[in-house]
Formats: sequence, structure tokens, C-alpha cells
Amino acid sequence: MPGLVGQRVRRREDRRFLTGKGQYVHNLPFPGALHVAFVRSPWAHARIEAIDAAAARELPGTQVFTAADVGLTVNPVPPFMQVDPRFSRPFLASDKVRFAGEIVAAVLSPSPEQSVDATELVEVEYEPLAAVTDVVEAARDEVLLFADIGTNVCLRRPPADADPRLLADCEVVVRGTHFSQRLAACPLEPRATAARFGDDGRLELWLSTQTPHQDKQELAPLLGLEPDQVRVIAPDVGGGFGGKGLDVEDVLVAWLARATGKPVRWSETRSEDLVAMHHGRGQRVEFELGGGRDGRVRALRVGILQDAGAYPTVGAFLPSLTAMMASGVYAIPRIEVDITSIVTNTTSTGAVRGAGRPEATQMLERAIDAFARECSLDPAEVRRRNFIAPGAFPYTTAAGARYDSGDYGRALDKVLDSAGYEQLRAEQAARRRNGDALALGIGLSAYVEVTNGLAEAEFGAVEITADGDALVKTGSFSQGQGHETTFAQIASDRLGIPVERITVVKGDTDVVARGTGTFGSKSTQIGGVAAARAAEDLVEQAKRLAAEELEASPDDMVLDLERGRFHVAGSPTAAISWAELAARLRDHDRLAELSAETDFAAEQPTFPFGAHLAVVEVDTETGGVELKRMVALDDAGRIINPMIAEGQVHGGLAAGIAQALFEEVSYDEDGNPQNSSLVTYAMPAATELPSFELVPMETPTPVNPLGAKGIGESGTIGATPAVLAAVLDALAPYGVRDLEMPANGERVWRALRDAGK
Ligand code: MCN
Repeated sequence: MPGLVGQRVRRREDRRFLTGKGQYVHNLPFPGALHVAFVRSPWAHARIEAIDAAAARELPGTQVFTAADVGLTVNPVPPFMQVDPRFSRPFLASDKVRFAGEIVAAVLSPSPEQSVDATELVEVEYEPLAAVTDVVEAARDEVLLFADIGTNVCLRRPPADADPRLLADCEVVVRGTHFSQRLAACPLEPRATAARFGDDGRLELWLSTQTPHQDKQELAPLLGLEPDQVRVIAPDVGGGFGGKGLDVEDVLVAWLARATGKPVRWSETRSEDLVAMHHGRGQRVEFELGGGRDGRVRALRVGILQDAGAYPTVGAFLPSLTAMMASGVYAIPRIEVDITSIVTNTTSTGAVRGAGRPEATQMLERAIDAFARECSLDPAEVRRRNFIAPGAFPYTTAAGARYDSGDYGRALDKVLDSAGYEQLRAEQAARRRNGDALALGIGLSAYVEVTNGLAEAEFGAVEITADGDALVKTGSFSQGQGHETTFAQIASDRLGIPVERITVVKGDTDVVARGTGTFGSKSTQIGGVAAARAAEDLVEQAKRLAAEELEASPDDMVLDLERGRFHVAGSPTAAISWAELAARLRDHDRLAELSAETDFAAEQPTFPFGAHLAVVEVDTETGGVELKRMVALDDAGRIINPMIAEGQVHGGLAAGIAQALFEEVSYDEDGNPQNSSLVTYAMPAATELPSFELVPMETPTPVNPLGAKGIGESGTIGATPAVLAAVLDALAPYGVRDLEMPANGERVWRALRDAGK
């Protein structure tokens, strides 16, 4: 209905989710299926001397497959041309394991319990090797993961024209190292896969994924199949946060289904998820930022060491996004970025909410704060002096990104006003004077990020059903973001059909012709636009068909969006509704004419931006940090549904705050994972977080007709640096300048102790 875009329409999918009617892979009935459990390496680095599966095979109905038994000859190569294919991960380890959690054998039996029991009967003899888990150490190439390659460096991208005098004219130069620690995506629904081959040799694969169409394209050649011999179905997905997409386990499940001639399924446990699903971040960044005493930045030099984990995948490439966003919201004349990605004896890294962009903002905002301190300027003032001016868009940064639209100063000022910045600083000064043991810290961040970073295209189609309802088919995917509501709103606006009568169809490669799925917060700006375009095309088509029925000229037809009826302009009495038109066309076997499809190709990415302010209280006796306030402005252009967008920001903030204060995936020196349960991986719940204060602002993008940018990851990107800055601000009077994240508890206590408190 007209005007529905921009409204707080309740999430239509939630009734299903809240009443337990969601359809997840794990809950699908799959009669006669065999259950897979994987034997995973307990060692981070070891040679496999022998595998004895005889005892396991004696259990009734149990089969065990090792590398020698599995005929998957084509390993998935790292997805980027620059990476040597010898770094590929084998489906099953044969001679060597390179991280704790690597698959050594697959056990199949008629029940999941028996499969797990059987894994314990598989005897694997390992000869442990020295392990390396730290990127700096791995860069020394003393312990090699791939002896034949001779180096742990899997990707090098030095600056094209390195200038040793980059910072030569700077009066003030600040230097530092920022470590964006490893995180787990931690979706509430761990991964799950179910595969079944039909008599015609066609594979049906149910996946908990964010990218069903891509998965089909990637999987088919690995199994020696044509893409049209594979159907991927992603039913409801309980969160992905960047972590879900075709992986080694899924390919094995499909291969095992073919080898055994039985349906095969696998559901991951939480512990398995925490060690086997790719992790995010793991980036060590050295920065040098310089400028004048007047607080104007002139040059930035960045050196990135990316931990790719044992087998490089997307994570090895994510520093490119960090490099792309190195200028942030600031007009920095000269920027140099040097990228090195390195393999270590740890789980591979990949995309986790933000994927490469949080690292840029964290590094830059930390550098800007240090620079402000050296220039004796307020952090807000230094930011104002360096923002790209609102009249400068489109703006190409020295890092090579072309920003579409923005007003960074306005965003920051709104946040400062809303938070009461002056009063907060006054309260802080009073506490400091009084020697209060609860130190108040105020942290700022100003950020810009990139969504639809690869400027991809997306498919959309709209069909009218026989009773006049609409189906919106999209190549985008929703693992929780609410597309069933927002895409219906977009279509409703153009069709004049109420949202309750619009069904959004996604995730089945047999039903939706093409698609790219969801990552990089790109769905609305390409999938949403494709749905809008398809709806508009359909309306034009429907006008011609309605004109035939009303014996009028198609050029005179209009669609009354309030009532969902076509009539001749100026003569609303003789009208035909969608339902009547559909019924008549169905009677003549012409219903298919009430459908339209399109692909929308974006010319470039979009660049959402915002500003965050965090207030923390640090207990200087214990090191405990409590986040008291989080004020956030996240501008994603034109908003389709403010309630859903705010929900996205809430989730995003929680994830960003979690990196600053709570979460970290860590390994001990031997490469043993330290966080393989939610007891040790400190994902926060609502009780650890304050009520968020959101400040609205919408600066439309000219890049697409909806004016929309992405919102799914923004909160995460802005929150981490603001919260870390707040903790450092609280500790500033004690001389603490640097803290690694998560900056809480023992780490803060030690920093205070080391500073002599
Ligand atoms: N939206 C809007 N107005 C805009 C932009 C978006 O109303 N201007 C709405 C959208 O229509 C959609 C939601 O906000 O309902 C997010 O849209 P968008 O920013 O286009 O991003 P995607 O749908 O492509 O979501 C992906 C993004 C990513 S990359 C991760 S990771 C992520 C996230 O979103 N994972 C999530 N949000 C998540 N939310 C949930 N619940 N679960 C996840 O796994």
C-alpha cells in the first residue's frame, strides 16, 4: 500500500519463530537417514601416523570414512587468485593436521548418539609437531605449516609506490599497534546439513546457509555434477552473522550420501561450532598517523598482519576491505597500506559481522584519539577538523574508495547533543577531582563502512497468484534480518496489495532462478531494489492486461494503490482488482502473464556512516568495566522499516560491544582452543548491556532508486572503537595508554597495576 516504506510494520516472520514453527534443517524429518559425526584432531599440528577404525566399524550399521576412502579429488581452492592453491584444505586430513578441529574421519550410523560413540573408537596415532598460533611468530617462518611452500605468508600486497617520506612533513606523529582479536560468529542455530540423491542422480541438499545459490555453483563441480543436478534449499536459518556458507562438512555430507546411497545428515554441536566454523577478525594492525599541530591529519601508514588460520579462505582477503576503508570519515591526503596474510595452526578466519571494516575503524579511531591527545585537542574537535565536507560527495579517498553520500559532522554533533557531551565531561572532571574509585570514561567513534562492497547484482521477481496475492521471489537471503517483512513492504508500496497478502520466497534454488545470498549488508540495496523494479514492471504489464479486460487503452490505465484496482484515469467506477484480473487470466490459462523478473546491478557500493558515544564506569579496584550508556547514530540512507533497522542496530551494537568488552577466541601456546563452549566464550546477553539510545538520521544514497544503504553490520563497526575509547579514557589519568580487547576485568586490573595504581 502506498507509504508503507518507512513504516514500523511488525516482523511477519516472528509469529512463526516465536511459536516454534520455524523450519530448521535439524528438525526436518529425513526418514532412513544416516547421521555423520566427525573425528576431529585434538592436535593443532601433527603428523598422522595411523588410523585404526576397526573397532568403530564393528558397531552395527556403522561405517567409517578416512581420506583414503573418500574420492573427493578436487579440493576447494582458496577463493582468491593470489593465493597459492597448495594452501588448499583437504576434505579429510591424510598425512598432517594443521588445526585442532580438523576432520580426520567421518563416522556414519543410524543414530546421532551411536555415531558420536563410534568416533571415540577410532584410534588415530599422531606425532605432534611444534605449533604456531601467533601471526607475528608465524611470519618468522620458523614453524612451517606447508613445508613444500616454504613460507607461512599466503598473501602479500605491499603498497604500489611506498614513500619512505610519507610522514616527513608531519609535526605530530602517533604510532601504535591495534589487535582486533579473533571472534566467533556464534549463531544460535549451529550449522546443519542434510543430503539426499534422487533416482535420477540429482542431489537435494538442505543447508543452514546465507548463500544457497552460490553454494550450488560451488558444490556441483566438487562432486563432478552440473549445477542443474544440484538443488540447494535453505529453510529458516537461526542466524549466520557471516559464518554460514558451503563448507568442507557440507561437501562431505553430500559425497557420503552418494557413496552410501542413503540420505545423510549432520548437525553441529556448540563445541564443534566454536572450533570448526570459521572465526572472524584476527588482525594485527600497525599504524602511523601524522599531521599538523593544528590537529589536521596529513598522512597515514598502515601495516596489516592478518591471521588466515590454517587454510586461507575469505579471511586472507578481508584486509583488502580494511585497506579500502582506511581513510574512514576523514580527508587524509596520503595513505599507504601494506597487507600480509599468514597461516597459523588455528581455525581458518573468514567473515564475521563487519568483516574487514571493523578493523579499519578500530585502528583509525584509536589513532585519531592518540593524535588528539598529542595535539591537546578534544577528540570531538579533532574529528570535526578532519571530516570529509558534506558538499564533497561523491568523494574518492586516498585509499581508493568512492563514497556516495554522507554528512559526518552532523552525525557526530547529533550524537554529542543527544548524549549531553558537555555535562558528561563535567561529571567526569568532578569524579576525577574527588578521586572516585569508579572512573568515568567517555568514548567516541565516527565511522563509515562499505555495503555491497563487490557492487553485485541481484535477482528479483514478482508473481500474482490465482487469488490475487503476490509472491516476491528474491535471490537475497534472510538468516534473521526480516526480509519477509521489508521486501513485502517494498512490493506492497508499488502493487497496492497489503503486506499480509505478499509472500517473500527465498532460499530454494529450484524455485528462485538466481541469487547471490547475503553478506556485506547488501540485500536491501540490490535485492530490495530488484523486488521494487520487478513490481513496477509487473504493474505496467498488468495495466495492459487490465485494459484488455476493460476494453480501454493501456495508456489510459492507472493503478489505484489504495484499493489495488486498475481503472481508466478519471473513471474509477469501472475498475478491476488484482484478484479479478488474476481470476480472469487464470480462466484463459494466461495467469503466467502476471509476473515479471529482473536483475538489478548496482553501479557501485554504498557507504553507510554514523557516530557512537559510549560511557563506561571502570572500577579501579577490580578492573571491572560496566557500560552505562551507548548512544548510536547509524545512517543507512532511506530506511524501509525503522523498527527492523533499529533491531539490526541493537544486534550490531551488542556484537560490537562484545568485542570491546567480552569476547575473544584464544589458543594456548600449543594451539589448544580455549573457548570451545559458551562457558568460556563470553557472549553477552541482554543483562550485560544497557538500554541503547538510538539517534535517527537518513542521508539517501544516489546509487539506487530506494536511496537505501545497508544497516546489518553498522552498529558493530561503530560500537567497538567507542567502547574501547571509553575504557581508555577512564584510565587516562592513571597513565594507561594502550589496552588489548576485550578490555575488561583482569586485563584492566593488570594495566592499572602496571601503571602503578
Ligand atoms: N533495512 C531497512 N532499511 C535500510 C537497510 C536495511 O529497513 N536502509 C532492513 C532490511 O530490509 C533488512 C534488514 O534491515 O530487513 C537488514 O538489511 P541489510 O542492511 O540490507 O542487510 P542484509 O539483509 O543483507 O543482512 C546482512 C547483514 C549481515 S552481512 C550480517 S553478518 C548479519 C546482519 O545483516 N547477520 C545477521 N544482521 C543479522 N541479523 C540477524 N538477526 N541474524 C544474522 O545472522
